[in-house]
Amino acid sequence: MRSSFSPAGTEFGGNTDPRVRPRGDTTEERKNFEERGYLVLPAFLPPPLLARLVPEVDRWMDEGLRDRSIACSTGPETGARPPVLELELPAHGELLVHPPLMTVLADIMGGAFAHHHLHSQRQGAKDSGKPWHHDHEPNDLGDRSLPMVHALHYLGGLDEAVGSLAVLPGSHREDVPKDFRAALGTTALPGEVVIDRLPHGSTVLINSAVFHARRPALSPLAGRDRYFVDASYCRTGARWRPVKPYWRYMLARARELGLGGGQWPELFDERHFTEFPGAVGR
Ligand SMILES: O=C(O)CCC(=O)C(=O)O
Ligand SMILES: [Fe+2]
Repeated sequence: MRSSFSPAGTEFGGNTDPRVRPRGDTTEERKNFEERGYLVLPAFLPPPLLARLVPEVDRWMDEGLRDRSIACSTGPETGARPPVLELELPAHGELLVHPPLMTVLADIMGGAFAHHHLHSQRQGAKDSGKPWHHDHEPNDLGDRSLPMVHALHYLGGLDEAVGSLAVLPGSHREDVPKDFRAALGTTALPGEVVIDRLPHGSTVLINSAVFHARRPALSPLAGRDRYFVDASYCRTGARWRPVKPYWRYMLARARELGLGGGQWPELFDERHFTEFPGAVGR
């Protein structure tokens, strides 16, 4: 087990109130999200939840559970069930349905939504970035007005030692493949916004179709691990393409575990998905 930072009692403080905070008038926020395709929520996660998430990410990495899960999606074990799912880790399960997150999602999605997938990762400071891409999956109506949203959770925040996230505002309106800008690597693009300073437990919500890139730590030698969990959600109204062959099992486990506490009946319902088409990436 390792843990390269202590989320509770950090210099950043953080949100200590796990309840849904009154958000006031969110019209502007929603309009911004619609136009620009992202929303930054600094110190969004309560330190007690963070303190439980970090060792779970360490376990996920150190026990090879992430590798096993990838092998069951796209690798030699395709078709098998992974020994543990991300959402079976208790704090990860809580994060997936964190009430303040559900509130913001319902607001920016403008209606009911289903859970698509959850990933958890710890990247080393020397790891490379991730080139410009988007993560939008198609739905069976080809209806791009139905949003898919990724919640990018930066458990240790973002800074020069962890690296940054670059976003290309408005690019979610282009109807282009995920790798349309891949040849550009992680280079700076005109109009980009760089999110490079966020406190521990911050969340960035992106429309999954917005182009974004991970930029690594400026100096790998002085870098810190990047604790990154992402969860994605799809607006109901069409059937979405899954990314994991064992997606039915994943939704069934979420229902069995009672995630969502009966408050979000659509969240883990199979009817919002089409069949798994084959190996389509992590
Ligand atoms: O690490 C990040 O900040 C973003 C990673 C990402 O975009 C992805 O895994 O799809
Ligand atoms: Fe991404």
